[in-house]
Amino acid sequence: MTPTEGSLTADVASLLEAARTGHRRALARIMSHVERGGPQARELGALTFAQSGNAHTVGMTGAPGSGKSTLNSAVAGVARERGERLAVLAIDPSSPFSGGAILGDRVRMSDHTFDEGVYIRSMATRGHLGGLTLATPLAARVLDALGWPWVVIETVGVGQVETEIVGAADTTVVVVNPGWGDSVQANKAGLMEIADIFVVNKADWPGTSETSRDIRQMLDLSAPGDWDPPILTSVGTTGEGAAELWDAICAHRDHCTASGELEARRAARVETELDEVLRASIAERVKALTDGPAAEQLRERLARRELDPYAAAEVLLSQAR
Ligand SMILES: Nc1nc2c(ncn2[C@@H]2O[C@H](COP(=O)(O)OP(=O)(O)OP(=O)(O)O)[C@@H](O)[C@H]2O)c(=O)[nH]1
Ligand SMILES: [Mg+2]
Repeated sequence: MTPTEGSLTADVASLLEAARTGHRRALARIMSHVERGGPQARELGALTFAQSGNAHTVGMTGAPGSGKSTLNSAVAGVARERGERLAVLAIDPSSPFSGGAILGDRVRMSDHTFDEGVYIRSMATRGHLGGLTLATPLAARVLDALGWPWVVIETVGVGQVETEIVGAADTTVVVVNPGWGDSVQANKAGLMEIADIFVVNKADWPGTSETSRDIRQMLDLSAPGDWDPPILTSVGTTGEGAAELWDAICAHRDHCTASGELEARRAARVETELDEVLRASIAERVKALTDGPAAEQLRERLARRELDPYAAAEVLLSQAR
């Protein structure tokens, strides 16, 4: 080990130690490292892996503005009343930067600002390979290893990646609004598949019971599992339904712990993560190959049609070996 590597480990270890004793600034620095995905993130991953596996992760997804953060804040309030501590990661795929600035309006959890039992962090990628797909499970694992028993991951359910991130949680909550049944939404089937719990939020709007009924019908069409996803209703702004949602989350946790489903999901999840890490590392190598001076020459030969793309790839690969 070189001296730099040694001090990197020591730096990261002391940050973890500080965060473990409740230093919020240390925790914030840790999360920034995770976001950046550099050597510190790698080190954090290595130092925390063995101590993780105790937290229950809850994914919460839904269309932009469906009320996820408002509802999350209400749920956090219920969890606190029941003596639980929880961390919330608001994953923001649209914004290149995170931290304090957008926290207020996107996370809507200012009620819990001074509560030691709640940690809220908005996360975005800085464009590194693997992005949120790699940063999110790592962030959840670090919080887990630091002793947070509940980690809630909020994402906007617009794209495949966000759905996958949330679908990889221990318990997945899909938040919809009245009228969702009639709306045309590209990944509706994907959401139906990942939901352990449905919540029709904005139940103060008309059409709530129709939407619940539509979801029930859609669920009835899918193959029955041993967990029947409940369809709840809520009003995030008043907190109505938040206690029932928390109860449903706890019930799902108990169910999948007892059935062995939890262990199976977690095993599948680290396998997927391994695939993602491999994909990202290989993509990095491809980038290194195509960025080099040898590649530049090959591109000129390709342009002159002296070499076909397969032959050019062969040349680059043989140099990499
Ligand atoms: N009428 C009504 N408004 C609600 C309810 N829940 C949330 N809202 C409002 O809906 C708006 C969006 O709420 P957010 O909690 O920010 O929604 P979000 O899903 O987290 O939004 P993004 O993170 O931007 O995707 C806010 O103005 C909330 O006050 C509800 O149950 N009823
Ligand atoms: Mg939000």
